[in-house]
Amino acid sequence: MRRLTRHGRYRLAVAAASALAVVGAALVVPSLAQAASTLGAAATQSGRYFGTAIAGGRLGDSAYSTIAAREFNMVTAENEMKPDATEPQQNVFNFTAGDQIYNWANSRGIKVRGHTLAWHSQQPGWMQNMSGSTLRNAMINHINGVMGHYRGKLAAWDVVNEAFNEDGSRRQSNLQATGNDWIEVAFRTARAADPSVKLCYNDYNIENWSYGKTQGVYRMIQDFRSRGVPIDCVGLQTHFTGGSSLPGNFQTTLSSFAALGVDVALTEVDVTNASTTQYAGLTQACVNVPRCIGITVWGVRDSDSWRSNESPLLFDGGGNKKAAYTSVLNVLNGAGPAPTGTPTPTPTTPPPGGANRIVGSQSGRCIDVPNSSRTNGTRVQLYDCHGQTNQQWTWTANRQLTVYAGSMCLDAAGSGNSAAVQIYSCNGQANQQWNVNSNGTITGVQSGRCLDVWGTANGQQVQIYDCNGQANQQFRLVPVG
Ligand code: 9MR
Repeated sequence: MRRLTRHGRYRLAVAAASALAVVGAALVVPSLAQAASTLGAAATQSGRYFGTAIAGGRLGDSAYSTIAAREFNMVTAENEMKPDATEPQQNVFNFTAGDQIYNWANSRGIKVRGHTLAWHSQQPGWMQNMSGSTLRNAMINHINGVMGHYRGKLAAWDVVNEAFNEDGSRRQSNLQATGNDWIEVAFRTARAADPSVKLCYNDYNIENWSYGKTQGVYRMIQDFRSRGVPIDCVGLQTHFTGGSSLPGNFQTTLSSFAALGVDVALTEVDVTNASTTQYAGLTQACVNVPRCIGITVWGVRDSDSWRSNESPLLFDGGGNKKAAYTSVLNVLNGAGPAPTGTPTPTPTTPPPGGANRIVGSQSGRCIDVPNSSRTNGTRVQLYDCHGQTNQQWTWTANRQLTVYAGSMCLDAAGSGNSAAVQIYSCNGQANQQWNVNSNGTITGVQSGRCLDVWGTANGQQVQIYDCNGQANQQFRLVPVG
């Protein structure tokens, strides 16, 4: 158990593991809140994030890094976490460039999406000519190596990128040639390598609901969900450029994927000439879908874009905000707070008598974690219902913490359970049980494990859900065994 002495109290914290759980969180957003003046702050009002791709080589450009740090609260490494960057020689991993971006972001309280682990493109030379079980094993080893390095640190990983053809069939590649199950093997490997991170499938041209590729990816996600293949999210790259534009059915696409029990995110947005109507429309579609957890644009200034000749981003080459910036900001500011969780159900059985409810050391306080980061893996401070941090909690020795009603548990990460949070130990261990000690602290059943505060974003608040996605639960102490 880690003791935090700053206030002479023990700190109790949880880690949120489901973006949906937090989408549905009870955000503290006063209805009279003033409009936010940055993209990240504006998105946060509805429990979302706003991100950008970051090129590590540009971080020394102060105009670039100033805008990036000011405006965004999520970043994706544009190239630095791809296979050719992270495993340049077989089984020789190099995280220098990826860590540069991770550390830049983490030190500023900005979260990071990992991009990408298994892709037909940007493979290191040694991998490109591999085939069969040799390649399959190399893919698995790569996922384990990279995810092991970033274990517990990232918000999400694009586990597999761009694996479909435009007609909805699988893209032919050396990875596909190892067997049609290569994608689910990648996801299963990823889940085991880092149970704390959201696992995403990421692709372009899957924004139009009636398009063949969209339908092909949808069927795969549907199949994975039905068979319990671990997958948490779908990234729609949203490159409205090079001839494609915002389809009228974009929101239908987002809500249809979400209905499969996954989060959706817009992961690489850019729009030819930064059309204000398209930028506003894609943003509105996201905020209209509760499980659309955030938007990432693919670069900071037009001059940073992979398609700079199309001026597709929100800042011009001089770092000035473009009209599209304002259109996005206005939509984000117009979004209401994230929906609150489902009402607390009436327990079917009364709680055991006595002090079985976990309450704060001050009378009447219950465990609550309002406000939120919506990002899996975010480590947060546990608050009481009055917004007090660093509370101690009433105890009963040799008891365990569990949910009040029925057989619900205080756990929920993993596939198939879309609306709950995982409590982690300080070592990043999921699925722990917890003892409440005689001094009011909570420790893991396994010796020495404590609840922890993940990341630097202490003060963010999240809702605790049960395994059935019920919010606003009360928790009680039950005897061990
Ligand atoms: O923006 C990236 C560019 O710097 C690289 O040269 C290119 C190489 O494939 O990848 C770009 O990012 C791509 C992303 O990783 C996946 N979706 C399409 C993006 C734009 O090509």
